[in-house]
Amino acid sequence: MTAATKTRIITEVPGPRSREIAELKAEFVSRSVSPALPVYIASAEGSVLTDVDGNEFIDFGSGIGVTSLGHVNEAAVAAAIEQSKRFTHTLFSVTPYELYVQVARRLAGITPGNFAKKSVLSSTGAEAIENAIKIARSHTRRNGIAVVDHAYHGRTNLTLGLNFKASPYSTGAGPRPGEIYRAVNSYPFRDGLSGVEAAKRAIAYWEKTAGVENLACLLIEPIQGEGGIILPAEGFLETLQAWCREQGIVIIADEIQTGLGRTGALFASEHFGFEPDLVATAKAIAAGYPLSAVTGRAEIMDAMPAGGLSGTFSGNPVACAAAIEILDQLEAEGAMSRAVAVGERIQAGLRELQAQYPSLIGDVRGLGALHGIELVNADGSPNAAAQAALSRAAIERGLLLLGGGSDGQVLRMLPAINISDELIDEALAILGECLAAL
Ligand code: PLZ
Repeated sequence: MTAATKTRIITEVPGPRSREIAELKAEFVSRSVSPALPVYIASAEGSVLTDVDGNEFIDFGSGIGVTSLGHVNEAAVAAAIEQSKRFTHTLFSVTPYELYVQVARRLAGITPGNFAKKSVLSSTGAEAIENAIKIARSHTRRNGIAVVDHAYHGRTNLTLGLNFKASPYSTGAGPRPGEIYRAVNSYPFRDGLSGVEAAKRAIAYWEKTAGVENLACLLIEPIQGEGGIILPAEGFLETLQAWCREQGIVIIADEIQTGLGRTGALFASEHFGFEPDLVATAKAIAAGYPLSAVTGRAEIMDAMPAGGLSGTFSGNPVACAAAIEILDQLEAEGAMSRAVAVGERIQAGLRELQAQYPSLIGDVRGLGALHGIELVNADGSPNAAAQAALSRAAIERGLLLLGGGSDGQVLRMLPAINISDELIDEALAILGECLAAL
């Protein structure tokens, strides 16, 4: 046992109390909701989770990129509590409040593109994607949606059709929606194509199968998250962008996982010179309070009629209060440079591990606090078993990692963007031990 193991883990994992709750879970919670990790969390602070048995875990998941500025972010939680005492709900589309407007104003200021922007707020990422598509269709009076493989956009009925993977998301859930055209993405590690080549391949496919005059929008994650931290080859997004502009196709960037500082820039699009017409955000925007948004060109955002967008909980005031605090922290001096430094430290550590295990770690990739390693078999094929074994070994040693990749072959790392060097080093040491044990 290493020092890390001794100090953080004090029972078997899962411990007795987690196992007790898991039994209740099996009895009362749908089997279809299936936690990736076996421990139940009692509290969290900064970048460390504590489970109901007193075990601690360095959090390299952040609830899939939500608690990007640390768990129980003090200022955001304080703002939410203060707002909760004033009012918790009125429904913006009945009796509006300023916080909603201020969040929209702030998003207009930070999203890519120097043009007039407006927003619509909602609660979840999938809802933001649904809204963005409604807006794009309404604006263009076209129906087709262009997406790429390995994409993930949510769990609602429309977004199920946008996801690459049928299982488990769509299994048994009935027919998926039409007018969705899925082309092959740029995947440098697997396809060896330049960004321009990959973009031309996708464009040719969409032109044939959808017909440009039928395409309302291109929906794309600038870096794919669930798909396995896939960074497109240079030139891919720019080439798609030029084509969309030429053809009047609305570009929707899904920055739900990559946005709001995750990659060391406020939006991942910025790394690629990508300037979407609409940007979907959610996850990290409000410290864990549910809030999402579509922000984009004012003339496009106004396409639906008055009353066409909203929902009971859309732009909840408590979540908006937390969001203002989070946006302040993201825009504060040094926040993005810390995220960049976090990424450099993680990537350097991962590259060292890759040098030690070159036949297992096929690829190391990422930007800022968004990294992945692609695990391969001897023949280069995806190695999901290694990912599962490493995730399991890591949690037993006090490190929470996420799986990813369409074949389950990618180990994903999304720590807080302000995590300390000490915790990064400890996490990398634990990962090293797990690799040695494999
Ligand atoms: N778009 C790029 O990453 C959510 C999924 C968790 P919601 N990813 C985590 C799970 O197993 O359901 C996500 C995303 C991207 C859209 C979404 C959807 O966001 O807030 O989960 O609806």
